[in-house]
Amino acid sequence: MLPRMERTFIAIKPDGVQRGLISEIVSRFERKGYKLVAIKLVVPSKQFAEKHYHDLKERPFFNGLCDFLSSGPVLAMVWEGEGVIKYGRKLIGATDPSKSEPGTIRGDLAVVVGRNIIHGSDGPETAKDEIALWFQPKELVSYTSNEEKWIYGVN
Ligand code: IDP
Ligand code: MG
Repeated sequence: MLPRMERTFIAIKPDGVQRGLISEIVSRFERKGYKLVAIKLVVPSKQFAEKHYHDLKERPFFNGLCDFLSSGPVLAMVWEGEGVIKYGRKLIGATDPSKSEPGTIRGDLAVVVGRNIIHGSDGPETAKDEIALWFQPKELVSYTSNEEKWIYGVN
């Protein structure tokens, strides 16, 4: 991995999967120039969903949120790139789709906060923890993309 590279955890929630939005969402990250290093379709248990959202356990919507995340297939991914943690959140848009800008994933493709179709790590620490929760180290694939020299320049 090049020195300034970061990795973030991105997941398409059950509503995004059921609505047939996998290819649309994956293509936005791919076309931006980020590199996919892990991907799998999983139905998380409620207990697993509670671990993923442990920071929110005092919030009134916590139980419903964990029921929802564990209600069907989730597309779990790790994306790599320079600044991908912060910029990935920009691509995703604000938590509440009614406040997300047009052009963002939630702004273009979702309507209400309880069904906002995608998750993205909110900082370097959560990215590290979430990648470790969802993936075993051997599931992360390190490879050189032929596009890297065109995306980052050669130096
Ligand atoms: P984020 O997904 O943009 O990081 P968080 O505040 O971490 O937003 O909340 C996690 C998830 O909890 C949101 O994506 C959304 O699905 C859900 N959520 C957040 N706030 C509310 C709410 O007020 N009502 C219902 N669900 C909420
Ligand atoms: Mg969050």
